[in-house]
Amino acid sequence: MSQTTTCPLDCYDACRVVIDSNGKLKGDLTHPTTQGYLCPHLNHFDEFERILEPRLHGKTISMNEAMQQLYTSLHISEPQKMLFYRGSGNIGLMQRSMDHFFTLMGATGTRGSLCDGAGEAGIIAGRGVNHVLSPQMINASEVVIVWGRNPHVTHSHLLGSLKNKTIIVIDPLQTQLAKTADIHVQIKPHCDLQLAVILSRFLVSGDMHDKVFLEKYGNKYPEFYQLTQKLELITTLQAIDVTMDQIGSVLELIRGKKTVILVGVGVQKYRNGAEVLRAIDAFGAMLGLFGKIGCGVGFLGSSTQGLELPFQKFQKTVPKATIDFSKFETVFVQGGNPLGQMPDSTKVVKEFAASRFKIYFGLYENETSRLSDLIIPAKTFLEKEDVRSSYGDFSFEKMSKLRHSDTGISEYDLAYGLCSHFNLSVPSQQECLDLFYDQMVSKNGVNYRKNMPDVPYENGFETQSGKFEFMQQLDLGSNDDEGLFLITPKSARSLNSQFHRSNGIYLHPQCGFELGDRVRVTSKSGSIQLSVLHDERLRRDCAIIYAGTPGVNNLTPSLLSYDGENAVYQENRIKVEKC
Ligand SMILES: Nc1nc2c(c(=O)[nH]1)N[C@H]1C(S)=C(S)[C@@H](COP(=O)(O)OP(=O)(O)OC[C@H]3O[C@@H](n4cnc5c(=O)[nH]c(N)nc54)[C@H](O)[C@@H]3O)O[C@H]1N2
Ligand SMILES: Nc1nc2c(c(=O)[nH]1)N[C@H]1C(S)=C(S)[C@@H](COP(=O)(O)OP(=O)(O)OC[C@H]3O[C@@H](n4cnc5c(=O)[nH]c(N)nc54)[C@H](O)[C@@H]3O)O[C@H]1N2
Ligand code: SF4
Ligand SMILES: [Mo]
Repeated sequence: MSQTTTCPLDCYDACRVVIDSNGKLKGDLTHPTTQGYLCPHLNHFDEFERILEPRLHGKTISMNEAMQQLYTSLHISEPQKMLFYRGSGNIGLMQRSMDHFFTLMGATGTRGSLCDGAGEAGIIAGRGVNHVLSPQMINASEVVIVWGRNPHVTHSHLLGSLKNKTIIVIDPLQTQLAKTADIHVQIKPHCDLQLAVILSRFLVSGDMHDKVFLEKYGNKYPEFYQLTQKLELITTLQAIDVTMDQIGSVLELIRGKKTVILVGVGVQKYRNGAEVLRAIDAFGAMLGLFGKIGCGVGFLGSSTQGLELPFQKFQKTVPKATIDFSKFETVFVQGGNPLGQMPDSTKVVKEFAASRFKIYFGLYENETSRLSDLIIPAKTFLEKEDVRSSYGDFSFEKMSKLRHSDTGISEYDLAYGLCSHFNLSVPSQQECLDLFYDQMVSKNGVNYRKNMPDVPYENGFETQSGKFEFMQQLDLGSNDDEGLFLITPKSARSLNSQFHRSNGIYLHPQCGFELGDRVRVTSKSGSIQLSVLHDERLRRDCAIIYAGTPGVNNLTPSLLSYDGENAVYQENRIKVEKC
């Protein structure tokens, strides 16, 4: 067996994992990103209680009986009444072998995203294709703007690349990085588009825009500059809670410097989320940050971009964030917890319950397993062969089997069993892996996807014009509701709803609520009772309920972003009252 594997979790970092002589998971010392340490999720991975045996309606059954049940339920269901829902509990590519089976069955899959689809749509509108920034590009920069991303929590292996650089943080929360940053713009939530537009306007008046780049690659940039003047300066700055001094300081810090902007999902959890990314990109383009070493705007990338996959892709899909499960007789959930993580949980739970037969295929118990008819335990990433392509950079690594276990079944083995039973063709596991291995290229001990650019956009953009397409209208989104802003970021102790889930609502200590107060939190979409915790890093007009907190998505709406078909977890304001 191989000695190393790769972390399967939905995280920017894609750490390389080794098992020491005591059987403990450790970070690979020789891997340039991992640098010998893992995060708490993997350090404690073996301590989390997993599902050991299959169950039907609460009764333990054998894996063989579970397979028979699965065959029967799929035989009696019409293909158009079958839904396959794949979450991101393990982002290995072999997870998609189950997409292959369900596609051949004629079932419906999902499209859009709970995560980064809005931002990605905005980036594609401007650049044609969404390339990430490699650690090498970040290392070569002088200034890093961290915009709606929380690296200490979600991307800890990035921190090494930020050492000795000028750091600017734009975040409504005083994140750990913000505490030591050269400047922290503690902006009001959902105001990033305005900030990006105002910054762009001052680039021109301060003669900081890159005229050479814009002449060559900026489609309609004079029109964009005119657009920036449509925002009334004083009232806008007041509304977004940013001062003229802060604007001046940000611009002084980046003047003439190699600058990288790292954008996280925080800025785009809104209906106009695509436009927010487009505006931040426009600011980057005005500075001429594309196609140069040590410069750029990086978001989450698509991990399958440029890859040939051995699996069929769904012909029929519904948007993931707003699925109505009751429209399907058979629902198969793999590697996800839609009842906790999709927006508008009250609606989702009701509709899921109304479906005739629900199958949950996962590692841990959660809201979704509790309401499912048939439970099938999965194997952990240590017990199966896979590959992982990263969304944080272009790395593409083997996830080799390091342990044998009699518990659970792998995605490939389940897909293979199903395809065999229904007489459908499926490539062998080795053929799938070989196809992936053929698309790896090794550099300094790390495998990468082939044909990915070292310096993205060096030769222009993949838009129709070959140029960067500036936005031509301002959609500021709606921001006029009363109540507190709900911020629902990632927590350090959980990975979405896996591991130690957070509980409670975090408010500023001077918000009028005592520590431990029981409160009812209400939004347009629903309500939830929680205990109050204090966090002085918050603005007073904001509350935090971490992603993965049970019940948080009672408060979030069943709506899609205008572009990208993404969930919009921060669109609703909330009211907090003592119970
Ligand atoms: N520990 C841990 N790590 C994780 C995850 C996890 O659950 N736990 N999840 C993984 C996944 S699935 C993803 S997608 C990534 C996401 O990782 P990140 O991109 O870091 O996402 P978030 O934590 O959701 O939000 C980041 C920051 O955005 C800020 N923010 C919120 N609203 C706004 C706004 O309107 N404007 C601005 N400027 N900032 C705002 C928040 O305060 C927060 O500090 O993390 C991955 N890594
Ligand atoms: N309020 C709010 N809600 C959010 C977010 C937010 O920021 N705020 N963030 C959203 C984002 S960015 C994301 S990506 C989604 C994530 O939401 P989901 O994709 O639902 O992810 P998890 O909640 O982590 O559930 C993953 C499940 O996968 C299972 N699993 C783990 N490994 C394996 C495996 O190898 N095989 C199988 N078959 N199963 C496995 C585990 O049982 C685990 O319970 O949540 C979204 N929901
Ligand atoms: S930091 Fe991310 S990639 Fe590394 S071990 Fe933790 S979850 Fe896995
Ligand atoms: Mo995500």
